[in-house]
Amino acid sequence: MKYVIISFMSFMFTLAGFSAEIVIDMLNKRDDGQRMVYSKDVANIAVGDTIKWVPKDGGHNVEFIAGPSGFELPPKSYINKEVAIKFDIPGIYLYVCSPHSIMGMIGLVVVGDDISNKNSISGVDIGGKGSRKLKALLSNL
Ligand SMILES: [Cu+2]
Repeated sequence: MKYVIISFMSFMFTLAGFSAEIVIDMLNKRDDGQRMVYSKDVANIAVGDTIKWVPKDGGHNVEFIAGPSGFELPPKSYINKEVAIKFDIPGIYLYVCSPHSIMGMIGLVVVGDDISNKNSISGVDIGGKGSRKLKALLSNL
């Protein structure tokens, strides 16, 4: 039994060593025809993973506006600059492109399959198309 526990623990440590980096592009137009959009609407990642946002087109950024309790909102990123954020707290995170949020340029990050803060995220008022898109994305979680 002791051996089983030890080998299980070393397996978990091995897993913990492989945190992934996910890339999301900031785009003027996506393959599906949507304009002013991130390449992924919802990113499902594991605790400890990092997401890197890359400005493929100009005029965009990443501004976090909500997350699980304990998450300190980072400063909004500079327009046209790459930004990377590591996620250590499970839950749903909401971010927008500052100039295009009302045009629907928003995204969700779901860390560790935890959607327990869904209600608090749904209470965020982005405005315009951003609000409608948030409602649609949350209804699919
Ligand atoms: Cu934008």
